[in-house]
Amino acid sequence: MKRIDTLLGDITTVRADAIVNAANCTLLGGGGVDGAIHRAAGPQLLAECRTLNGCETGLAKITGGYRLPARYVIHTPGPIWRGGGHGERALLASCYRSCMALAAEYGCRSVAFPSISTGVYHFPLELAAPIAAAAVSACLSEEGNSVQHVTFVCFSQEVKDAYDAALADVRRL
Ligand code: AR6
Repeated sequence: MKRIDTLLGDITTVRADAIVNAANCTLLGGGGVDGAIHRAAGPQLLAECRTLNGCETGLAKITGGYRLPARYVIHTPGPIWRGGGHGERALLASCYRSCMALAAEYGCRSVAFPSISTGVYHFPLELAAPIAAAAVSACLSEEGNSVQHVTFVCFSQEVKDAYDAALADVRRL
């Protein structure tokens, strides 16, 4: 049975086949969850990222997990919120879809996501959570997708409440 759930915690401690990094287009590290993932994975992660030549907003690239409990890290640069009229919603949905597609390509059964773009990139949480829930739910229901279990790893109770509400709405549809 495929499932989506939420967890209050630190994504660097999550034992999933792949964890997702809310990166920037350089893929060379930064603050927030990106900084935490690079610190926990160790310098080999940055070394592999240097070989990737960056990534466009809304797309994703995969690396090893190195010292993390996760086998892979899927790096996706989310959109910077610029008022909502610059394709931000479509780009955020594309991040989740791109990560799910890469996870499936690598045979992952479990994937953990942070709340992409809702930190330094200022995407409003109440808009981001329903986009994330809908995009992941649609990908999970595709036949032939190896992914069985998706977790939204929430760094605060406020974030968890938003994702729990968004998932409840998706399940009602
Ligand atoms: N585990 C889970 N979630 C976390 C963790 C963690 N260890 N640390 C922070 N969060 P942000 P963005 C949450 O700013 O908005 C970086 O510098 C955080 O509370 O990490 O996509 C990149 O290099 C928030 O809910 O990512 C980019 O330049 C969520 O993760 C830029 O920030 C996303 O916040 C990307 O900004």
